[in-house]
Amino acid sequence: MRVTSIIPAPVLLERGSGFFRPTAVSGPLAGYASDVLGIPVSGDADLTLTLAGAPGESYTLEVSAAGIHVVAGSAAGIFYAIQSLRQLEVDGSYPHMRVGDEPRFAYRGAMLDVARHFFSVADVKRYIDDIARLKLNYLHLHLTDDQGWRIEILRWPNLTAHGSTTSVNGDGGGFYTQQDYSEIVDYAASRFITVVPEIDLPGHTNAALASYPELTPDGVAPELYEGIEVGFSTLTIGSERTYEFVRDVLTEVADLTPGPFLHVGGDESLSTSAEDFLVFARRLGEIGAATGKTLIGWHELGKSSELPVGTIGQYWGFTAPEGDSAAEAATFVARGGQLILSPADVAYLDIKYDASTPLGLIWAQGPTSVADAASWEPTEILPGVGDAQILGIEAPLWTETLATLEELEYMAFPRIAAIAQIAWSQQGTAHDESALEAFGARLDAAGVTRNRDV
Ligand code: TNX
Repeated sequence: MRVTSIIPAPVLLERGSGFFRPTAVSGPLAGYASDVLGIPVSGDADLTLTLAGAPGESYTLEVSAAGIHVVAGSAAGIFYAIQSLRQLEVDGSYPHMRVGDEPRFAYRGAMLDVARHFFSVADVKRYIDDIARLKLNYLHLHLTDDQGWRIEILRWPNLTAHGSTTSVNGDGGGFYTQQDYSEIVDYAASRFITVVPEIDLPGHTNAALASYPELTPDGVAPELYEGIEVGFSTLTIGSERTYEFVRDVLTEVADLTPGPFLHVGGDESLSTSAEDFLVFARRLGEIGAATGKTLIGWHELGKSSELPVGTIGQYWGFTAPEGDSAAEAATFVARGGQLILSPADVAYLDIKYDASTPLGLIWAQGPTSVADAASWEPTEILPGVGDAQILGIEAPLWTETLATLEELEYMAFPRIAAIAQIAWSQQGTAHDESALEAFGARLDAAGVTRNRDV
C-alpha cells in the first residue's frame, strides 16, 4: 500500500509503520466525517474527534494501533483534520503517523467570478466542497461586473430584472435571490468557509448603468454588454443618486453577510478621472464603514489615503511589482490594514497553464504552470510587507472564458492546491510534485475535474 501525503503540507508529520482501519467515528463533526470517510457514527468509536485546548485552527492527528485520535481547539481544527484524513485513506485504512498542524495565514481564499458567467447555487456549493479539501476558509464572490449583476437588491430591482440577463458571449444570465445567496453563505459556513461578497465600484458597472439610466451622466442607459474588454464604465461621481445607490446596495449586501468583510472593488476604473476616483474612494469608504464591515478593495483603491483605517487591500499586481501597484498596496498598510496577495502571474487561475490550454486568458506575464503557482514566497513581493502585514492569500478565478463547472475545475485544479499550500504551509515548504499527483488521483476518484496534462 502506498502512503500518501497531505496537501497543503502540515507543519509536522512523523510516519510510523503499519495501518489502522477504523470502524466508527465519534465527536464533533462526526456526521460530516462519516459522510466523507465512509464509516458510521457511534458512541463507541475508534476514530475520535475531540475538542480540547486553545481555540484556533490547529489540530493534532494520531494514527496508531490504538486508533485514530484527532484533537483540536475548535471545530474548524477538527474539520481540517478530517480533510487531512481524506487524503490519507488507502482502502479504508490509514497509515500510522502523527501530525501537528496549523495555518501560516489567517485568510486562505478562492475567488469566483460569477459575473462574466453565472454559476448556479449548486455549482457554487460544489466549488465550496472542492476548496474545502484544501483548508481554504474564504470564498470571495465577484458578484457584479460589466457583463452582469448577480445579486438581488430589493431597493433596486432592475439590477437583476435587467442587469442580470447577460453574460460574456451571449451565454445567458442569472442571479442569486437574497435567499439563494444566504443558502450559499450557510453552506459555506458548514465547510468553515466565510463568504466575502464583492460589489465592484466605480468601474466594472455597465450592468448597473444599463439598468438605471439615472446612474449615468446624461441619463441615458447604455446597452447591456457581453464582451470582455475592461475599463469603459464608471458610476457618475458628482451625482448624489450614485451614493444612494452605493449605500442601498452595500447595506443590503452587508446585512445578508455574516462574515466580517465587504469587498468594494476599485480595480481598473479607467474611465473615472484621477480626481473623481479620489472623491469616490472617500465617499465609498464612508458609506462602506457605516455598514460595520471591514472593507476590502483591489490595490488601486490605495490611490486614496482617506480609506477607513484598517481597510484590507487585495494586491493583484505581479510578483515583481510594476507601476504604482506596490505604492498603492502600501497605503493600506500605512492605514493600519493588511494585504491579501493574489499576484496575477502566479495566483490567477484563469490564466492558461501553457500556450496549448484550450481555456483561459494569457495576459499576466505569460502562462502559469503548476510550478509557477507553487514556487513563490509571499514576503518577497512588496517592500516592507512581511507575515504581519499579510492577512492571507487568494486565488481568483475569472470567468470570461469559463462557462461550466467542469471548466472552472479544470482551470483551478491542480494549481489551486499549490496556492493553498502557500497560504497554509510554513514558509519554505517545498513544492512536492508526488503529493500533488496523489491529490490529483483523489480528485479523479471523487469526480472532480482537473487538468491532467500538467
Ligand atoms: C483583471 S484582477 C481584472 C478582471 C479580469 C482579469 C482577467 C482585477 C482586479 N481585474 O476584471 O477578469 O484581469 O484575468
